[in-house]
Amino acid sequence: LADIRAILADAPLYTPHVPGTGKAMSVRMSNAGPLGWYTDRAQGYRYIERHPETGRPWPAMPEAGLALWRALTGYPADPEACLINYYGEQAKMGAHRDQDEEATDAPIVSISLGDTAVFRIGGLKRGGSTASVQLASGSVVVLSGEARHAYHGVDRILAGSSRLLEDADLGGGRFNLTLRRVTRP
Ligand code: MD6
Ligand code: FE
Repeated sequence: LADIRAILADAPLYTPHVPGTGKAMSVRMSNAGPLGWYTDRAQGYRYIERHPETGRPWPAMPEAGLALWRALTGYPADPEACLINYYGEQAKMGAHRDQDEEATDAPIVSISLGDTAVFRIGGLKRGGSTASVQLASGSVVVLSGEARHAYHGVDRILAGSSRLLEDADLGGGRFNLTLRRVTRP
C-alpha cells in the first residue's frame, strides 16, 4: 500500500475512456513500470510510456510486485507494466479479455487490496458459463495457460468489507494491481 501511495503521488489516477463511444470507465487507473495501459476515445486500448496528463515516464515497478512475479510465474522475463485499478464503491469492470499484449504466452499476476471484489471468470468465448470468485484483500491470482485468455470482469465491490483503505484520502474502495509482460522477450 505504501508503494501504491508513492506511485500515485507521482502518477495520479486518471479516468480512462472507452474507444469509439468515449464513455468514461468507472474504474480509475494509473501504472508503474516502463509501460502503462491506457485507453481514450480516439486511439483506443494501448500501452504508452508516459502518464497521459503529467507527460512523465511511469514510476518504477514496485520491487514487491517483481518479487511476486518471479516467485509465481517462472516466466523468463520480468513484467513491463503494473496496471493499478482503483474501484470506488460504485465501480465495476465489464467482461473483457486482456489482448493488448504481444507476449501472449506470459501469465498475468493480479493483486487485490482493500474491499472484496466479486470477480467473474468465463471461457475463451463471450456468453459461455462463468464462475464467480470473491477476491478479498491480499488475494493474488495468476491467470496462465488458457485462463490467460479467458473473459473476466468485476461485477461489484463489497463496500466496507475491508478497512485497509479506510483512512487513505480515497476513503475506502479497492486497488487491483495487474502485472503484465507486454513485448515478446
Ligand atoms: C480486477 N482484473 O480484478 C480486474 N485481468 O479488478 C482484471 O481485469 C484482470 O484480475 C487480467 C488478469 C487478471 C485480472
Ligand atoms: Fe483483465
